[in-house]
Amino acid sequence: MNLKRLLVNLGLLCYGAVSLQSSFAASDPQLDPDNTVYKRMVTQGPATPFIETLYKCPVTVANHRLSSVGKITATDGTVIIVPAETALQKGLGPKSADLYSECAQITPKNASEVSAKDVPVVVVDPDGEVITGYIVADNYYEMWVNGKLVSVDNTPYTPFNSAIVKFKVKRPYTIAFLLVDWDEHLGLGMEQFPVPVTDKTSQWYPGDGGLIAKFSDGTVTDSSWKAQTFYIAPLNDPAEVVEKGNVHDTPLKGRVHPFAKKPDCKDQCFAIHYPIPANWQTKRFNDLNWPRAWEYTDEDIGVNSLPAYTRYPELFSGARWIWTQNLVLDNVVIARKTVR
Ligand SMILES: [Ca+2]
Ligand SMILES: [Ca+2]
Ligand SMILES: [Ca+2]
Repeated sequence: MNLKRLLVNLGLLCYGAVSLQSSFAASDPQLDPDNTVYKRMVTQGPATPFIETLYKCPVTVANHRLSSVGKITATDGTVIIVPAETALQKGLGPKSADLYSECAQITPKNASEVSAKDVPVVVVDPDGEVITGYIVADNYYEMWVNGKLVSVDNTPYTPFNSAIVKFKVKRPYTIAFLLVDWDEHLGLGMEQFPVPVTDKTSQWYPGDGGLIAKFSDGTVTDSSWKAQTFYIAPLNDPAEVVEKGNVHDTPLKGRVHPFAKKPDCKDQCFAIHYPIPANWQTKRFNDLNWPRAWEYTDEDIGVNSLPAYTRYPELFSGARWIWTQNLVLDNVVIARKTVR
């Protein structure tokens, strides 16, 4: 290959990397090639909303909250989309089929009323086996198999919903979830409860996340998965995030409610972001150095207000709730598992 051709190819490679990194416009993410070290980006204060909501519930329900999207500029000049740039926002992929959705008025009383027969099969490998899965995510998920988008959560924030997915694939295959704990105080990682409240802390409330999924081939979410965090907030001080190799930890903050300390910084809070690596959805992406997922209990998650999950214990038996090391402060998480 002559020098000119080499330079052209390098240019194309760089162009490809930048376009895949579109959620970090004008950034130089400086990703380590083995995904060991990410450059942290710091923001302070609220983001500027540019989408009022990604979803509107067509019927009146108790807990419908707007899924807004905003932009914020980090101290290094990087423009970051919060809470995340999603497949839902881009209009990609098949929307999730409902296991439980108040907005779609699909609310089976128990597992015996659930049927997956009309759920379309997404073909990853034409000669693969058809796998059925059940998914609950607090609040948004998009699920990729071998780099193919197989299901996009149709309800990004609330009310809490759950989904059925069907895909056809051959082993070994890799599942990759992008997960978002949504909120109203964009850029600050805090919720604002819509109901009139006397307790002022509920106007600045750090919400929490969680994912549980079970598949018909025996695959379940548990600590054998990898999970990495890309957006940590709210923080009183960026120094509260401590990087140990590839672990982005918040060791002094408390990992679940009610132990998570509520910051008093309100609209002055900080957030730490890390660039989403290119090709995180694919089979060949190297997650060897990513931390293992942490498992959480029903009590940690607070499932009492989650009929989308509690009505169907049979569909989730053996699966564990997973997230990264902080269920409250880690707001954008990628979880991956290679099924062999
Ligand atoms: Ca959802
Ligand atoms: Ca949440
Ligand atoms: Ca949170």
